Amino acid sequence: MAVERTLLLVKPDGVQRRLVGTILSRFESKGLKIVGLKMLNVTPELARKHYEEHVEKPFYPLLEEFITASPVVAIAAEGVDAISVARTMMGSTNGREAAPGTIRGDLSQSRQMNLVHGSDSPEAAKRELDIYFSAAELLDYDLNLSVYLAAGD
Ligand code: IDP
Repeated sequence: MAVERTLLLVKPDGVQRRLVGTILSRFESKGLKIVGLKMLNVTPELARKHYEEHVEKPFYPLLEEFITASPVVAIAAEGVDAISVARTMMGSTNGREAAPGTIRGDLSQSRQMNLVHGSDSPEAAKRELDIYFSAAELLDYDLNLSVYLAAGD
């Protein structure tokens, strides 16, 4: 058990389908803490960096076309075992096979357009957070407003 940070993306299909709020809400409702958040266009160069393990695969050209097609929302999320917690919530890669109750299982019918990305290991999380966020864009803050302690004005 360790507090981890992970890189999550709402992919272009999630933005185009107006599911940004729904997907963010699922991660927030689970208890993950958002420590970085932005919308950006993934360039072909950024796509090749992010998906370096897939660049030589036959599906890569279509994956690059998809991920660069329109903006994504990048989320840095923190929590105990955040990497595996988020991966479990996402479900397996192919939306048609992903279990009901998972984000992909509930909302996607595609292997490529599967709505979300989540880092799959601590090493990947560090590498991907560095790709998408500068150090200044990752925020440290406490959950210490009085609303958590007692009702107040
Ligand atoms: P993951 O996102 O579930 O970790 P990976 O195997 O790392 O899955 O693949 C990265 C992304 O590449 C997938 O989320 C999906 O968008 C796309 N992808 C993976 N395999 C295929 C495929 O066989 N055809 C088309 N797209 C694929």
